[in-house]
Amino acid sequence: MKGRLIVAGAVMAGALGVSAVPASAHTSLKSSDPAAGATVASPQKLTLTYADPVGFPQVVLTDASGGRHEAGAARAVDNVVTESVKGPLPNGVYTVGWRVVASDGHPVTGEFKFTVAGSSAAPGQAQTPPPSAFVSSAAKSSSGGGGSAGWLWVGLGVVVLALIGGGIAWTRRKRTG
Ligand SMILES: [Cu+2]
Repeated sequence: MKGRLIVAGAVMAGALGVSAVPASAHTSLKSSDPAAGATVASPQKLTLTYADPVGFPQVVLTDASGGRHEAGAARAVDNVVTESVKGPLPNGVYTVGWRVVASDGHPVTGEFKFTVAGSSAAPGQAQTPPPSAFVSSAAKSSSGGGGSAGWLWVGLGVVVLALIGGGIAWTRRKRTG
């Protein structure tokens, strides 16, 4: 009886145009381990926690050069999806792509990135050929995974620009004066 009322309410809401809400409203990723944007040691598995129970999960773990690192099929228990990792993962930036089906039958997709640091795994251990692995490590160092070094260079750039600007102003003043 209560279930019927809920269904009736949902049908009415749909008729009233509430169906215009974005697809992400059907459920959403609440948290993950590793967390989005986190820098971690090579994880043994990925855990994705959703706002609502989900089914038919698919999880893909990709390195910066497109190499795949998930192991086996993803499992969904209630609102938690887990996927094993084919590790250990070499250092680098990884993208987790996921797709689940919400309890209302609508598919929801998303992705997030995390960084592996301090790993002793050689890039060659990945399924990707060596040239791609090289690109992977180059992309990692250029994307400034360790923030502070990147900001140091930005700071130096600002100082250099200020010196150049000051020099030009000084030269102009000297010429006109
Ligand atoms: Cu839906």
